[in-house]
Amino acid sequence: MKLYYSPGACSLAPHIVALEAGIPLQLEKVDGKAKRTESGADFWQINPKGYVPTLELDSGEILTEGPVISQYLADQMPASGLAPANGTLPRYHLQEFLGYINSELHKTYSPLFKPDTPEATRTERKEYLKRRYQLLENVLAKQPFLLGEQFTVADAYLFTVTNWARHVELDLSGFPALQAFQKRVGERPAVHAAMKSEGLVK
Ligand SMILES: N[C@@H](CCC(=O)N[C@@H](CS)C(=O)NCC(=O)O)C(=O)O
Repeated sequence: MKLYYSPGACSLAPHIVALEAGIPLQLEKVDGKAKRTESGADFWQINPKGYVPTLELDSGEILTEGPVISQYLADQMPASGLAPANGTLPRYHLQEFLGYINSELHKTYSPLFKPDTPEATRTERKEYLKRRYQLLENVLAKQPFLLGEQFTVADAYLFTVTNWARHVELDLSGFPALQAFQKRVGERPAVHAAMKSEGLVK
């Protein structure tokens, strides 16, 4: 399998999941602006959506959308515990978190990365993020991971997007449980290895 990624982007989440699950993954870096992969391929031809993460299966079939890719990888190694079994209530709770992170956090960060976003929009988006983070802070004040004691794909995703806070100068000092979570997850060997291979840490 091959994961198309950009360093530190949302593709870090499935990258972490693959390493946590022990799934061998070929990596191909994508220049998000030029839409070219590091081997010179036209990325639009690989994924017409033009974004990472994109997973190419060994059959050549393409899978897109981070929450789906992460669940697909987790389901290859059910014993990893990275996703509860399909059809169970905990799996729906996992998808509840994935949907929340995808639509309420991830896509709220996106305009903050654009230099031409007006200051008023930046302020409003940061306030929105803080409101949405409060719910997760309350969860993480009671348990180490979003679903309880077990690290799952939702934690990989939350860790990935929350890492963006310092790049966009979002002050998360009012969220101590979330900050402890970031530290805890960042210290996991698979998480560190994924970040190192993307050149994010030494
Ligand atoms: N709906 C997609 C969005 C993916 C996405 O926003 N990817 C960003 C990086 S975090 C990207 O590749 N942006 C480049 C672009 O849209 O041109 C998902 O959840 O996987």
